Amino acid sequence: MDFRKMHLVISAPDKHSWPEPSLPEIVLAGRSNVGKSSLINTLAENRKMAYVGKTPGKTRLLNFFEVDQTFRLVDVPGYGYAHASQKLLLQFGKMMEDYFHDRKNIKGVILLVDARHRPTEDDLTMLEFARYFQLPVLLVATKADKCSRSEQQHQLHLIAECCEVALSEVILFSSVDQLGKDRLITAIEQWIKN
Ligand SMILES: Nc1nc2c(ncn2[C@@H]2O[C@H](COP(=O)(O)OP(=O)(O)OP(=O)(O)O)[C@@H](O)[C@H]2O)c(=O)[nH]1
Ligand SMILES: [Mg+2]
Repeated sequence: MDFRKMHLVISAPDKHSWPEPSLPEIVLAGRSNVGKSSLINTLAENRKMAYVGKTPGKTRLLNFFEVDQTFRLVDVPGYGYAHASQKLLLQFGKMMEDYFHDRKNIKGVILLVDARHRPTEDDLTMLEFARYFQLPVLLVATKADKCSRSEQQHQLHLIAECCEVALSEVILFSSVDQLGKDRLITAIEQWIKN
């Protein structure tokens, strides 16, 4: 699979504009600003594929990216955005619930957490959410370039423990130095095959 053969199908404001569920989909979830859009750009080798913002809360819609005519990566708005209004939070919850509930073509959830920190309550809620829908989850610890080698190892164990997953289910990742990119691609390909 060639991840560089990626294009944005649609930024969908509501369920009526979701593409046909004709291809498997993999969801990228995680706190606002954790690096979801950057991860897409890293995989696509194109810094302009997904919009990366300096301020959190940039991605507002469900963005469907088709990869090599084989599957879609779905970039969703980040949660835990401190300045989001109550109304926005409710809209977000509803949109995500609709999406997870209705889409039978979801193959898995890539949950991004910040490599520097212990997973937040919001992260654990998102994890519960994915498990409730019986979806496989892969944890990706982003911004690992901001940690030393020993901190990376420490955080890897902490994240696996907090999320109650095997060490092999956590990938240290960096959009800056491409750490974890190959492992992530292999994991995605495995999901798509099964
Ligand atoms: N050092 C470092 N910075 C990163 C990394 N990934 C993302 N960033 C930075 O973190 C900020 C947020 O990145 P985004 O990719 O926009 O995050 P997002 O999760 O899509 O955010 P929302 O769309 O708001 O939910 C940007 O300033 C990125 O440059 C990484 O691996 N390392
Ligand atoms: Mg984004």
